[in-house]
Amino acid sequence: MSKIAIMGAMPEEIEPLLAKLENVQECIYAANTYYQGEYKGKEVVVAYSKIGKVFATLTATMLIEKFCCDALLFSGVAGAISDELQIGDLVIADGLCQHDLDITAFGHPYGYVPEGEVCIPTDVNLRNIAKAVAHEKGLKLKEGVIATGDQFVANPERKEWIGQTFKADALEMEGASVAVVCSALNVPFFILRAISDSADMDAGFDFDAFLESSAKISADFILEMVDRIER
Ligand code: 4EZ
Repeated sequence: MSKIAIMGAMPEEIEPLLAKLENVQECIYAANTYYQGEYKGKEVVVAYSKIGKVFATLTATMLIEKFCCDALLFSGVAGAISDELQIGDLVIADGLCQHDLDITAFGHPYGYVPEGEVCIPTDVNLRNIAKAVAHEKGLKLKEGVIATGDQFVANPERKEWIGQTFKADALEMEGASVAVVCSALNVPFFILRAISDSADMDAGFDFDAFLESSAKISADFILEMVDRIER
């Protein structure tokens, strides 16, 4: 019997999920609250990690090792790099990289450390489920690289650099951490984001204005996927 982890970074990113769970049991572990419950008869564990790579690594690890989840879905918001992405649009990662990882002084490419990989791919089966949901609901869904780093990007030059260096379409602060943990532990994972801003001068303002609405777009889509995952 499978158990699905659904993770966000901020309370706003998981609130629309919690609102639809049944038989919820709260449990505090490793200084974080985990919500164990059911969605349409399927067992899920929901948690927000707090912002950034370190907290996201901790939460993803706990969801797998402590709560025994055997798939992990991330739901949240992101800054757009691609100009095909507007506020509220959905993007799924085919791969994730760390844009702030830099040992280029030793001749390595950006985002690479020995025994790691620049871009970690997400589970193909989960991506296909997402495409089926998008098709059925008539929703636009972009697939591309998502770049992760411990920075809220609100700078057109930095955004451009990340886009060119990693061929990335969107950026955020947790996805690659989930990718590192799940690929190391052989757990299928999936990263979905709805755009909240364009990572440029207006990013802070747009983020505050669209966090809630975009987080809900992402969360609603994730629950459609949960409904379709074979147990
Ligand atoms: C991080 N998340 C933002 C957290 C911002 C403010 C209190 C997503 C995100 C993002 N990350 C949305 N837009 C972003 C941007 N422009 N740069 C980085 O995952 C917390």
